[in-house]
Amino acid sequence: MQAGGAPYGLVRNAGIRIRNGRIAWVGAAAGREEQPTEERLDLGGRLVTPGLIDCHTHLVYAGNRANEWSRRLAGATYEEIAREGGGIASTVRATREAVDDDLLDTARDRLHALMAEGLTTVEIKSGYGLDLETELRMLRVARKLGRKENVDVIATFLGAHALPPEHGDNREGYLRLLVEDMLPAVAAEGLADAVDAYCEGVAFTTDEVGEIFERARALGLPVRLHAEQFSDSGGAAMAASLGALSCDHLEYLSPEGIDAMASAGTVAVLAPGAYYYLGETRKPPVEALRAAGVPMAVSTDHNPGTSPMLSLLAAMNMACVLFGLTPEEALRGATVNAARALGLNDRGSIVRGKRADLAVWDVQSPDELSYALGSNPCYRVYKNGVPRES
Ligand code: DI6
Ligand code: FE
Repeated sequence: MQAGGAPYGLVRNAGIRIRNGRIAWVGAAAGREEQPTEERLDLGGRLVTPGLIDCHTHLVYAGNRANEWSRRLAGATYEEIAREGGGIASTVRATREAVDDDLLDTARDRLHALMAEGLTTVEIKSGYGLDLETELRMLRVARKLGRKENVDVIATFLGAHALPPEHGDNREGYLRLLVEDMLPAVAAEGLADAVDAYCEGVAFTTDEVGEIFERARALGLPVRLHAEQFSDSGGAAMAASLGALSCDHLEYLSPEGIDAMASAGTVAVLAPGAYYYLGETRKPPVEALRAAGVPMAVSTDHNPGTSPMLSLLAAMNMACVLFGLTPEEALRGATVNAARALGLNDRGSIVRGKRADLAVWDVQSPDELSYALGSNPCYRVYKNGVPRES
């Protein structure tokens, strides 16, 4: 996927030279002789894309919420369940009780499912601890996964995911804890690459998130936001004004929000899995985002409540079928634009100098990647230029 005239920037009969884990050259292979010191690998005419990047997941947590899934199918709404103490709070209870090894093992299994589809970078959020100790534990588990598995893990602090039950209605008390204790502790231990918040009626207001984000920025951490999923709270424009890397969901994004994101260069991260599982009908304004030049990324938003899916290829399919992305936009959304949503400019495209994170596919055309729901045509993965054991 190089910049160029052909759809996807596709180069036929291409070759890629890898040196020291980076792409040293890419182009038409014809007539290109390898140096005597080089090893040549024939991929049999298969498609090579950048390794996939899931830029929004909540992979670390305990338990599951299948009981709520049944209730929702019987008519209960997500907000109702949350207000009764279910929803995020029920995963928080399970996560606080779990030991680190269990959190690591279950997250690793989920990660392996994503990795089987050519994933080379994944973002993982905290947010099911909501007290200092459990939030730090979640982030340490995410960091440990990154050290143990052959995939890059980007960790995001999501302490502002919900008001924890022990704070009752004391919103101000939890805000103070977040801003004065949790954020500085997370920053001091270097446990997060960014800070996220859930800006929604069931979670935090735009003003509350604004205060958290100001503090995050002062600590040198970039911000991103769950915004405008169930209502237009103006969160996206606020986050964009603080240079947010991304705003995610965006079903209720306003024209002002789109303008603010376009001016700030903020990425729109779509989460079609959550839209699908919740049976939503209001779609994110894809056409307006496209017209404004806002880059769109596609994520699984894997979480136990609203998007328990573990397939980025399926999320790409849903982004096409449900939101109207083209298959090319879906692939860009799971590669180059996902990298941008994470503030990473060293990956996501097959360009000289970028990291040699590559996925090799048994398909004839890149359109097939988001086409056959449930199939996994991934043939091989290269992480930093080295084939990854599957
Ligand atoms: N992402 C989130 O973090 C929330 N919704 C979403 O799409 C809450 C997830 C949950 O219910 O656990
Ligand atoms: Fe999420």
